Amino acid sequence: MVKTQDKWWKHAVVYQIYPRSFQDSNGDGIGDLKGIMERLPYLEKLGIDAIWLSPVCRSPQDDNGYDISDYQDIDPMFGTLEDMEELIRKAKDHGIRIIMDLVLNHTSDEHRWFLEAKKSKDNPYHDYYVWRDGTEDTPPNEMRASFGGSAWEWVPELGQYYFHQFSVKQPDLNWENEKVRREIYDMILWWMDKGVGGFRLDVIDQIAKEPDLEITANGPMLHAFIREMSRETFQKGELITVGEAWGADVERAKLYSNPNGNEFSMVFQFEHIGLDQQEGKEKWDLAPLPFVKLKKVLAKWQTGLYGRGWNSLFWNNHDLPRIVSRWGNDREYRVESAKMLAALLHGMQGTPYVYQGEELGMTNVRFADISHYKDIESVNMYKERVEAGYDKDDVMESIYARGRDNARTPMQWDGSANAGFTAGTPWIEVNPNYTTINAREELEDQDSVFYFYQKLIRLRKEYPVFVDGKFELLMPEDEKIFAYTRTNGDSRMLVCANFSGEQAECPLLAEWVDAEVLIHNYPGEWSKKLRPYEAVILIQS
Ligand code: TEU
Ligand code: CA
Repeated sequence: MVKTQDKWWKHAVVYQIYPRSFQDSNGDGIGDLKGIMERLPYLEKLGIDAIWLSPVCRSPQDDNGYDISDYQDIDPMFGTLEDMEELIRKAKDHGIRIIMDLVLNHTSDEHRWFLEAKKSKDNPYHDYYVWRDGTEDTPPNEMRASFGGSAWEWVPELGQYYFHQFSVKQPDLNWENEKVRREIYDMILWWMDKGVGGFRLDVIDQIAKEPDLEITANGPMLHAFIREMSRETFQKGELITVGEAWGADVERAKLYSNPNGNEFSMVFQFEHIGLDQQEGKEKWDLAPLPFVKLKKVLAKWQTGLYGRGWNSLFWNNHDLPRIVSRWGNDREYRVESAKMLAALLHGMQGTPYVYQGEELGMTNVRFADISHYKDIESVNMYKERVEAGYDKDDVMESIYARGRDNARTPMQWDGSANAGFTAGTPWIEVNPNYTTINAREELEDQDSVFYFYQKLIRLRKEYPVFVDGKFELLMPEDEKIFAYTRTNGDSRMLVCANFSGEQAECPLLAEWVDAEVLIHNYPGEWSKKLRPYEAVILIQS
């Protein structure tokens, strides 16, 4: 029997907050640190152990804070450094740690390093960024930036291009420069000193880019850089560290999350997220979601990292559409399917992440037209596609299905104006369904999605099999049922879910008639013919 006594984060559940959309405290329409402090009792009630805070550092907000101009200060829009210190302290009083978001692949073009760097080629900060000579009309190569356009931006005064994998206002840092690395480590140590509980590392697999070879993710120096950073910083504390790695496969994840702790605690991998991504196309080109493949991919990660690494478990974040709208049914079975998806994820081995509003079953949004959208990615894509002759309605359908603003509409606290998010005008409109989907209603209803998440989080703390049990996928080819067991010594748990909107037979439930029900998403007893989106977790010991 395996027993994970060591790391606190193996028992933890993390809650992600997108600060600008969580709770506004001063009526300017933007969520802030004081707003988060007000909601700590709510988060304690949910039972989470840590908050991953999307970036709150000083930033011109070209990409909502993922363009940092000062790593050691808080953006006035969110509060002050004192507020941040207070948040860390107060959260601790509620048993909650704060995980900062480190954006280390790039800075803002308004960071003082970049302002210096572009002054002249012999400025001491010039080599903090990635420059190539060229002429005005011929960039070094054809590489494209994530948010549209060339990855190279011409600076006429220098006769050089700088490299940016994201927006023009997000110049890439040059990790080959030892001074850059040292500055970063000192900054991390400074935050550790302030008592943060860990870090989420933005697009960390892209730091070791080799633009001349057109390499972005998984550059040759990647793991050497990460090991150095880990040794110089994280390993000096008891931190949770999670790297964002779109380019990770199971083998790489074993390096990243090696139990010897020389890199990170874990990574976010995206294989289960990108199943409908078509070869050579963009995320906006929609395709059907393959259910059987979803099971196999998740099973592969569960088995592949067992004893040799550690999984993060997530359906959602601030870049992704809402899970109940994507894999569930956000209309007649919204509550049932939101709970089913939660049970499946929280039954697996790894550290679960809950994205704000997921615990309420919040859904995607469909604003009338592009003028309501704020995200640089959607707005730029809309322009590019419409100019290229795409039908406007089709482009809107892509945004409805995949746009990042789906996750960024304000948190739905109650049925009052603007969902109780702000007394002013919210920076992005509230999803009109807030009158029925909101925290106040759910807190008054014992059968709500909220209490289902609360119970799942509690079960993980009570039953070691959630943390340690070995995963086995059952009925892998079944088109409706998602079922697996977790086994830890004599303790055996079955997670069985109907992933469809129709009734489904689950023959293996016959063996489990005498088992104890840990959680179930319909009132009354579970049925052998599972009803639409019915899910149950059973245990034998
Ligand atoms: O996201 C990484 C990233 O590659 C995203 O652009 C992602 O591919 C996209 O959202 C899906 O279409 C991280 C952050 O999570 C994101 O919010 C930032 O915009 C990005 O890095 C740049 O810092
Ligand atoms: Ca505010």
